[in-house]
Amino acid sequence: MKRIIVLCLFMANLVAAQQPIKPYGAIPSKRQLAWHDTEVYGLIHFTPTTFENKEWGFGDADPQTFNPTAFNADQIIKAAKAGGLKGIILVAKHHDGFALWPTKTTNYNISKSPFRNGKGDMVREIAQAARKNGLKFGVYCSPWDRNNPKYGTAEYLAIYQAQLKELYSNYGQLFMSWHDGANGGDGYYGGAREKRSIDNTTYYDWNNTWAITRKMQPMANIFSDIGWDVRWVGNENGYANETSWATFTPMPPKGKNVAVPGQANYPESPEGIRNGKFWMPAECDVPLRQGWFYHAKEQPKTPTVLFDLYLKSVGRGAGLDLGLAPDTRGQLHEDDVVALQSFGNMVKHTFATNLAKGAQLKASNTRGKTYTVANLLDGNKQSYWATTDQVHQASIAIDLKTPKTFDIVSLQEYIPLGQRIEGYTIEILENNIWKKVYEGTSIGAKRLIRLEHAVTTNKVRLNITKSPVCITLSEFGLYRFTP
Ligand code: FUL
Repeated sequence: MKRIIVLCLFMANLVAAQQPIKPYGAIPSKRQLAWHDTEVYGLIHFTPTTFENKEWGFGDADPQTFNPTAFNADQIIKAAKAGGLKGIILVAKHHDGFALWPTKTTNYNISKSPFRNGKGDMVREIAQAARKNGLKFGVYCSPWDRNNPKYGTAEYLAIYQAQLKELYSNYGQLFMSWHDGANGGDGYYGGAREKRSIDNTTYYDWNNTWAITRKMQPMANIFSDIGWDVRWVGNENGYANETSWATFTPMPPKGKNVAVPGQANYPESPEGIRNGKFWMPAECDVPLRQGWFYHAKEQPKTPTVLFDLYLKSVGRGAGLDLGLAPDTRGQLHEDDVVALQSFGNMVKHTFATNLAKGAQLKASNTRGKTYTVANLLDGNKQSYWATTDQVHQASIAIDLKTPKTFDIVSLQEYIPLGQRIEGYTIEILENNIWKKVYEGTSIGAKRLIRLEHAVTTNKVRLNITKSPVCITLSEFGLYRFTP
């Protein structure tokens, strides 16, 4: 009888262990999962504004000024690739309204410039160079248009939507459609040179405008300051909060009843909202130099600064969108090329060897064979370790066998099932005493923890201290910063 009871309990446990794990809260779409894989990408600003040495073109620059002496899409893309960037977004039209492709929607476009004798299409050249070098491609088409005479009238929306349709039809699959909400009011507007205010809650009709994006480019992640697929992190400094949730709920500003782009600056943007309604991870956008456009007086950020931003963006479950500014030749300055290359090497060398590889792992709880701790070291984020449904706290003892020196710990949650973990600590064994080296909250798609200084030990413990549901973790790594 006793045996039968034991057997029944064992069977019940087995069934429980094998039951599929229920997702927690908002979960990412297929499109967003592909975006998470991109991690670091670039945003190219290059229009007549470059030749005016400005940040916001007024919309009155003569198209003849757009005359790069040695434009080279391959040079730009290869430098980006050396920096480890996996995608490129081209600002196909900035606030000045100048279109970098021969659009039918406005005369203010590249065909009126000396570039390739008026036969050029820079969107095509960048898109082709990106794809040739294995980078994804996306576009930014500014809704604010300081050149267009129709801007501010009801007729402009159709023009803007037609521009998006051209960009969505002619340049292959896009990984992002980037929309910003800036609107400074004044502009050239076909010679009127006046201030035109719009009601950003209605003017761009975002619900219907983005329905076009969904229909024509279903894999394009829509970025805006208030989110949609990807939200703005709330600063242009390149980092997310230490506690960083991929979930968010855009809220209408006081006195309005809709949340639309152009209203951001939520205090919650850098951190996200725990248990927010939607999966809307943050993008940390930051220019490689000081401005988004090229200015000879500025310098690119150093590789060390870029590496730190990488840890504080990608390493906090967000994306890093690095602004690239070609000079008036139409190439990235040599200093930018060197900075990108050194940054790329730093990331590559630092994360080349997982020092936990070959370690012996023991978990205080495991859901069953499919979810074993061995999954944490297989370099495959599709497989993961999980606990049984009732277990929301667990520890993993990591025996490195021989002492290893490291200063970065890497953790990855299995995000297709949502962001679950809310608290954890990392301990190392030092002189036979367990010492806490880090205490954290969120993990998400990727968590890169830089310890205060390098530590040497042969035993590490990861304690998941808080989770509302059973735990799922896909990767664990220990690394040594290698400049
Ligand atoms: C902002 C724009 O106003 C800047 O000029 C730049 O394009 C940046 C990426 O987005 O909102």
